[in-house]
Amino acid sequence: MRLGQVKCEGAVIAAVFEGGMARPIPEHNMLDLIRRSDAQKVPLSKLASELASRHPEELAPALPIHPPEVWGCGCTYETSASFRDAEHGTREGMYAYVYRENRPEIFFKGTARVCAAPGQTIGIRSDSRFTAAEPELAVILGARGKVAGYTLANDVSAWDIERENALYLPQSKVYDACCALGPVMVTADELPDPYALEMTCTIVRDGKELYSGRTSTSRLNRKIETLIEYLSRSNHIPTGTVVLTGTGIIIPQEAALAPGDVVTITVPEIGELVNTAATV
Ligand code: DO4
Ligand code: MG
Repeated sequence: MRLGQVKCEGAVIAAVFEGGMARPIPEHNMLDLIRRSDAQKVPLSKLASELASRHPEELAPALPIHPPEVWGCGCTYETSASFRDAEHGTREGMYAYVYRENRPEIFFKGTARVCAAPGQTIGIRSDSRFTAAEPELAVILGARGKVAGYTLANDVSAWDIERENALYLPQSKVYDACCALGPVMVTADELPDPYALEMTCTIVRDGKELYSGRTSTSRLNRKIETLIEYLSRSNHIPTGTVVLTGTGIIIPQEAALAPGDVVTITVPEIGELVNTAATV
């Protein structure tokens, strides 16, 4: 089932998306819905279909959830690790290390405050000259780290700031509108194999395609359960936490984001996440 949120009479509420229409779920946002499904031990899709209005409406997807926390995983694809080491002038360096070792790279990406909904602006830091889109599969967690569903993410990052010094990673990763999510959350029961998803990304500038790239989640070098297990060690993450699983698409310097660029990330099973870049 495709779930998410819509803006309805000034409030953001959960909705079921079917055939291009939305069936709002009154008095619940996505976080409420996931919490209720966990508390009542009712599958999320069953609960959503029981509570959703019988009258579909033409409402666009808003942010699929307002996550209390967003965490990012890094160097989970070989392309990401080798590119980052090469930027530091080393063939095998700290990025290859975390790609290879048991403990994954996991960093705090922010809260709902820094999230951008489908169609909203994604941010370019005013002090960055090379901000890149990072197209990623994202996981939305229920209670006790259980996967509630999947969505798409853009882990927008200031690569020049990360490149200058590894200790600048939080500044390259966390700032206004640094994390786009959407368009919807596909429930876990409807996506039994998250390792077989074809993902594409395009960047369009002034109406012309500037960049086009693709990957497959079959190249993800970690199990999602392993990422969640490490994230949850001595760290009681709240229900509704979103985990970005890392990028396998590396944008070249020529496609560094500029104001007005339109970034589209697509996975047919989930949908299309479209955002326009702006300086923040
Ligand atoms: O250490 C850098 C961050 C890596 C990352 O965000 C990714 O691989 O997606
Ligand atoms: Mg990333």
